[in-house]
Amino acid sequence: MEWCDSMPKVELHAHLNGSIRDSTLLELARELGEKGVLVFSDFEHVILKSDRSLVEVFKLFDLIHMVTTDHTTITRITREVIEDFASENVVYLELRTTPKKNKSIGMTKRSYMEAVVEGLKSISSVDVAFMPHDVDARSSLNSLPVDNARNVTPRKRIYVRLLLSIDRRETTEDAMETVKLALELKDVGVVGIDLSGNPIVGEWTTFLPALQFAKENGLDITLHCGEVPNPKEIQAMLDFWPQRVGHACFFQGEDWENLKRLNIPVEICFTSNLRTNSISSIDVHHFADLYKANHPLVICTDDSGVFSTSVSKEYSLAASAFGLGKKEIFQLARDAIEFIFAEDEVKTILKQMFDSFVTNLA
Ligand code: 6MZ
Repeated sequence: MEWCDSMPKVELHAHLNGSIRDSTLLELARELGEKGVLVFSDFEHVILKSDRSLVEVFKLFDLIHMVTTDHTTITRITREVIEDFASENVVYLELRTTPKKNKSIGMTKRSYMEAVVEGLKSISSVDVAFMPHDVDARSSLNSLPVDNARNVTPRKRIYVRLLLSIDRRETTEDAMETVKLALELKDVGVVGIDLSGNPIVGEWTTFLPALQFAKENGLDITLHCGEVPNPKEIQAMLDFWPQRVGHACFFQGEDWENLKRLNIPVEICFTSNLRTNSISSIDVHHFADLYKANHPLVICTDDSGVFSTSVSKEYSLAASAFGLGKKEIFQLARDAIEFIFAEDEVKTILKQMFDSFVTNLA
């Protein structure tokens, strides 16, 4: 675990509102409890429950959104989530979130995203590079996650890019609004679109026009795919040929063949899959087969707050469950650089950061 914590890492599947610290959630709920907006003890009970089905997870998200969705809180949780990932030596983070509207507090999808960007700008404890071409090789190498000779902990640096999520509850128009917003926000580090939300809700054809539009306009796309058994949708999603897919828990023979033929990288979220019972135990996780087949994979958290995990814990889990040594784990983490949505300059810097980590260990 210590090794997994110290090595640089890339996180490509993290939902903002699923990555909130428990302590922050409870603090926010306590405040709303005092105002009589909710019953704090009920909220606390749900938040601290450890095992929940996929259906319960989505009920929990509705509850989380009740306490988080105002501009100030969105700014705060963005800051905290990035600080938390940086503290475990994540050097590149693609953070995804669903832009939300709430007329009663004057929130639009755009103002929601402005609050997120405000959060990125407000971080002072670590160096955050989120603007395109904000690539500073020297300062990145100075901020490697190793102690220097004088045992002074170097200042950490994290590259952050944003993905805007379309929630499966949304209409075609809502989805299109999100894609147009993403295109307008490229300058502040938005690089792609995610399709997520309760997988038993909504139809693929509802989102397809917006996703097609996103693709045509140069946004990269990742889809939650095969989180529940839905062969037709899985097939349609693979036919769309997204840049990455998340989960892939309920793929069958032909789906695996298509995935491998198209070489689509898979975002693997062990704890999330296990806690939601999408996978019965880690030793039957599809990671093993894909890893053996040399298929592109990236280990991720999904919702580090909701599932009480971290990127380091997920790598540790892979190491112990599949007998991977330091060399294999490091290679897995480094290979993930190829699947990021940021520009090639960032890839080059990240590779240098990973390689300097090894040199410094020698
Ligand atoms: C599908 C998920 C998810 O966008 O409000 N989300 N969608 N499967 C999952 N696996 C368990 N985990 C999170 O973050 C929370 C939202 O992300 C999606 C859901 O739409 C959830 O409401 P944001 O920041």
